[in-house]
Formats: sequence, structure tokens, C-alpha cells
Amino acid sequence: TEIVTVPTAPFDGQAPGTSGLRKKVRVFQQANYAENFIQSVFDVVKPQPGAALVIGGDGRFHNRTVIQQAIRMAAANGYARVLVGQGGILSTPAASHVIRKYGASGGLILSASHNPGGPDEDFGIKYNIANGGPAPESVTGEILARTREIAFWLTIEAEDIDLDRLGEVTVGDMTVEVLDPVADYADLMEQLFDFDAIRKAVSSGFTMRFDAMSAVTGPYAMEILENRLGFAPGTVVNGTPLEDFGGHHPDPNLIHAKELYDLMMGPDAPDIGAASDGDGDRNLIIGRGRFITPSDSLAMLAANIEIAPAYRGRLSGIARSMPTSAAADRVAEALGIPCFETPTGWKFFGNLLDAGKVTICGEESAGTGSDHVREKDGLWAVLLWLNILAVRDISVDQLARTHWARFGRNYYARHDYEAVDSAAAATLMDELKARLPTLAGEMFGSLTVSRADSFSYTDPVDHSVSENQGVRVLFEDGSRVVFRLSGTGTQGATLRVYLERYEPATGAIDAETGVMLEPQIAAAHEIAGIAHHTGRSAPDVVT
Ligand code: VG1
Ligand code: CO
Repeated sequence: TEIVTVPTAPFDGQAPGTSGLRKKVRVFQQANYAENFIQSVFDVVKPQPGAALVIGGDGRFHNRTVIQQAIRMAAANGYARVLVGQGGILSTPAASHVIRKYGASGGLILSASHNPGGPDEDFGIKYNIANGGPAPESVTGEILARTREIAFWLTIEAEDIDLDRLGEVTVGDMTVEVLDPVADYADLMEQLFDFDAIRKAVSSGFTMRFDAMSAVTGPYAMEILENRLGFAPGTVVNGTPLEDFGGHHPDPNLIHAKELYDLMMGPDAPDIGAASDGDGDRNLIIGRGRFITPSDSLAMLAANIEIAPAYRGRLSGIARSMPTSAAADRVAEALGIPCFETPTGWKFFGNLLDAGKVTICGEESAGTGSDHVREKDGLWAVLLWLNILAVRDISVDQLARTHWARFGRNYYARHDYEAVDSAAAATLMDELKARLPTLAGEMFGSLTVSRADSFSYTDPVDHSVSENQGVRVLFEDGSRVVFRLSGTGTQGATLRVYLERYEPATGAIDAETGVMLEPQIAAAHEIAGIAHHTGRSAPDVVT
């Protein structure tokens, strides 16, 4: 097959952020834009003879267009085989599993996760390596360098394939297999968890609502929750993936999943409410009358994970991102296992998982996962919760209270200031960093700073160093505030302020989070001059 060389010129700003390249759809629609990025990936990873590439996305607007182009480019760049989800669909954790299961050399995941979709909204491309996880910084750094010097991309003359028909077709000299996006993943879940125990709970009246937010998890949740576990029809709501997610943000938090939250706080609440995001890697867990913060969820799941068959007797360690609360650390300490603190973003868990140093990982941003894949996994977390509740025969609320009564409680919130002027946000961070050397000893209200630094991480496996991963201000009473700029936004800058305060088991373990964190909120404003720099006195989103 003849390879076509298309001349191009570099675009600015193709740096993969926390989770791939994310931009407005209009940006991606410029001629050569997606192609430049994909060719840069291929130039860096250099597919070897026989290499297979997995391609799939969250079904958002522009997904199919980019997939068809990526297939032609893969053929021109020497891949032997492409595995693509039917309809162009693969949730992020399912893509991770498919890469691992079929021994692919990597995968392209097309998603902007929880960001809205549609012609005026967001799109994204991420490359995952052979272990199924997001490319580490060494690789994304090379990709960025390549995007800055790219002069041409490679393709072949070929028609679009029928993405909706299962089976094999040939594109150039390459085989393309369109596979069922759900089956392999659902089978994996069935191997990890005690489906019989969950089915028994369901038949004894355990109820649930799962909000797929019109995003990718709909088909997965239908198959697993309703078909395989026997939850009543209608348990999964918003279960059809839509290109624009029905005009909503597919972000499973208390703001964007408010309907679910209201249901769970009301008189008709089922036993558990859950939701996932655009690409299926996040999870929201709400019990009847009880919201579980993602940081607490990580700790509670870690404390109970050995209940699930696939994890019995093999919890080796826990990892959490730096801004995630230290609730998991207390579990690790009690169990006598290590707890690792990594920078934000799932790519930093990959080495720890590969080396067997940790079994479960999590982030405060509604991400939890384990060594079964190399991505965070929304439905996996939901199923682990179900497995634990079914076997222990308790409610979400009871489990939470029992947990806090043993370990104490880390009150936690994240305040986001969105679409802030980028220069203003950069100045805020620069001034904050300049103050770090003299912050210790200073008082903010009742809080005295004990230590302040810019978080730097040395990977314990490959010893690579990642600097500048967020500013931490720790107070003498053990509470803290953390400041970071988001690496996934597509408009201006997003300032994230993470607030945390620990109460021992003997303290107030069932108080209002907002009230408990008042001193930390006030201190954060004062330390960073948030209003001065951003012109905002209150956050846009509190999670
Ligand atoms: C955010 C979260 C981070 C998460 C990342 C990707 O990044 O804070 O914890 O790993 O999104 O998640 P940032 O840089 O905007 O804070 V997803 O579900 O958007 O792939
Ligand atoms: Co996501």
C-alpha cells in the first residue's frame, strides 16, 4: 500500500497535560491538528513489526472522525493491527484492559473525560503504553518535543471503516478488529468480585441507582449491574452515550450529579447511588443520606478490599495523589503496609503498580483503581463498594461511621476557581512560591504554619523526579491547604485549593465539612491572596 506523506507545520501548545492533550473541538478541527499530535506519538513510540494499537473513546462529538483518521495513520506508520471498540467506544479503564489483555504496544484514548462535549466543547487525545497506563512524563515530554518540530504526517488512501460492525477488516496492510467494548471488561469484573454475594443482596432487596450521565459507562453499567447482577431495570439512568452528554458536564460530583444527590438525601433513596464521568474512570459514591468523599472512599475501600475474592491476602500497599486526604495513610499505618504520595494524575501510579508495591490507588478527584488495569476505574470502585456492603451486610452510612470511629476522620474539600485569567493565576502561584521560605511560623487566624513547600516527587522505581507539583502549606494542628493549577482545563486557568483537617476518633466525627474547614479556608485566602489575584471571593465549584 502506498504511503502518503502530508506536509504540515507545528502547532503551539500541544503539551499533554495531566491526562493527555485537551482542547476545544474547534481547535482539533483545524487541518493537521489531531494528525500532528498522533504522528508525534507514533514518531516517539516507533511501532515495531507486529505491533497492535488499541483505539477507543468516550463517544463524544468528533470521536469517530479522529478514529477513522488514526486508523489510516496507524496503517501508514507500520502497525500490524488495530483493535477498536464498536462504535468507537471504549471506556478509559476498558481500553487499559484491552491493551493488557491483547498485548498491544499501546493505545489512543480519545476523551476529554468530565469536560462537556459537542461542537463548541472539548475533545482530547491520550496515549497509553503497553502496561495499559497513561504514558509517563518521559514519553509525554518526547511527544511534546516532537510536536514542536513535526514537518509531515503519514497516512494511506483508504475509505472509512464501518465502526459499528463487529469483526475484522483490512486497511492497507493492517488488520482492524472491531470488538465488543463491554464484554472483556465485564468478564474481568466478574473475576475480581463476588458477584454471587452481590446478587444475593440484590434479591434480598438491596437497591441502587447508577447515573451514567449520558456518557460512556451506560452500556457497561447496563450489562454488569442490570444483566449480570440482577438489579431492577431502570437502575441505570442516562445509560445511552450521547455525543454531547445531553448538554451536561459528565462530571460525577455533587454539582453535576445533583439529581442523584437529591435522591440519595431524600425519602425515596435506594441503598446506594453512584455515577461515573465521560470516559468511565471516575466514580461518585453516595449512601442513603451519606456522601462519601473520594478520599474517604479510597481509605474505606483499602480497609476492606481483601473482602473481594481477587484481593484476598494481597494488599501490598496504597498510593494516593498528594492533594488527596491522608485518610488512606491511617489505614496503611494500621495494616502495616506502605502508603505512597504521588503527584496528581494516574500516570504516576503506573510504576508502583507494575512493581507490585501497591494494590490500590486513588485521587481526591473521584478516581479509584487497582492493579487490575492501569487507569482509575469508575465501575470497579462501585462494584468493590457493592461487594463489601453485600458481604458485611451494612449500609454505606454504617460503614463510614464505623471507619471514622476506628481511624478518625479527615474532613476534606476542594475549591475550584475556574476560567481564571492565566497570567493572574500564574502570578498567584509565583508569589506563593516566593513566600515559601518564610511561611513557617507565620499565623493565619488560629493556624500556625509548620512547613510549606512545593511538592517534588522522586519515583521510587525509576527514580525520575517531577518537580513543581503543587504548593503545600501544613499547619501545626495537622491540617493543611494545597494549591495547584489544573492541567486538564481548556479555558484560562483553574486554581484548585485543597483543604484538609483531621479529627481523631474521639473528636467531632460527624460535623459539617464546611464548618470544620472554615479556619483553613480563611487561611488559604490570606496566604494566596485569592481575591486579589482572581477577583473572586468564592469558588465556582466545591467538591
Ligand atoms: C484532574 C484531577 C486529577 C485527574 C485528572 C484526570 O486533573 O485533579 O486528579 O487525574 O483530572 O482525570 P487537573 O490537572 O485538572 O487537576 V480525568 O477523569 O479528567 O481523565
Ligand atoms: Co475521566
